[in-house]
Amino acid sequence: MPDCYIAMGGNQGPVRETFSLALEHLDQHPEISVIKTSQWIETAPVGDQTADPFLNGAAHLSATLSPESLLSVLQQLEADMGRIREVRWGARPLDLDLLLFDQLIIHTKDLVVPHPACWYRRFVLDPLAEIAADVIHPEKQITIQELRQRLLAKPFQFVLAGLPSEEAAILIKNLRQQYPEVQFSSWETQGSVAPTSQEPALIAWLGSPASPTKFEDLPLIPRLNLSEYQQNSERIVHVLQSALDFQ
Ligand code: A4P
Ligand code: MG
Repeated sequence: MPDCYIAMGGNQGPVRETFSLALEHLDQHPEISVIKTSQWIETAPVGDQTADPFLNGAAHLSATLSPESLLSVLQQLEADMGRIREVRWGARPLDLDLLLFDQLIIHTKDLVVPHPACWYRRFVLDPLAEIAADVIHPEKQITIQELRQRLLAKPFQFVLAGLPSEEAAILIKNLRQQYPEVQFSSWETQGSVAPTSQEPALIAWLGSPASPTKFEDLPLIPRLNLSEYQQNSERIVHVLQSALDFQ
């Protein structure tokens, strides 16, 4: 039976009870068994839409239904638990994301697996590493434990790629003010990273099809395509915030 991993999050109402109830429902489904759950951890909210701390966790499921059907079950459960889909990234009683479905790679309009943010978000990776340390991320081709470990190296190295150098310099200047503990650099200015230097934790590509640096030219593990957020430095901050320690 396929091994699936889901992320659980919530910051509204009695979240522990909501998590328990959701897992009970999942386990009662004829085509789903709950194999293992992580601990629930309290995390600071990423994004400005809500100030309340989150509870986050992960669960290992065994499922015989299709990935699309599993997503529908998760979405129905979110709705049953009273989620109001008004504000993206807003407060919610229950958020269920499908992280991994065996080693499948899916890119359709409604479903992307592995979940595109699962490999750099501490509030996802920390609980996931508890129950899936040795599971390989099918796109990055390293284990969940290794993905998490890469984010712990200090100083945290965040590289911007694909932007004209003046734009990169302005963005880096702003980011430095907000995150003095992070080491920022531009891929184009520093050239490719020397093999002996510490690897960047994340390379955020903010390019366009016309950029001299193509997304595919960047190293597979730390590259992240943020081209859709080009003009939105707030979303770039969210990405960075989610990759840093939340304690
Ligand atoms: N979708 C595509 N692939 C998937 C997948 N693998 N799993 C589509 C789940 N959904 C997937 O999701 C939007 C659409 O993504 C769906 O229609 C589905 O077809 P959504 O759950 O409706 O929207 P959302 O969750 O509000 O937005 P988004 O961008 O998914 O938010 P996130 O990424 O879930 O982040 N801070 C802390 N500390 N802890 C948190 O858990 N969560 C968020 C929300 C923000 N800040 C947080 C936390
Ligand atoms: Mg979601």
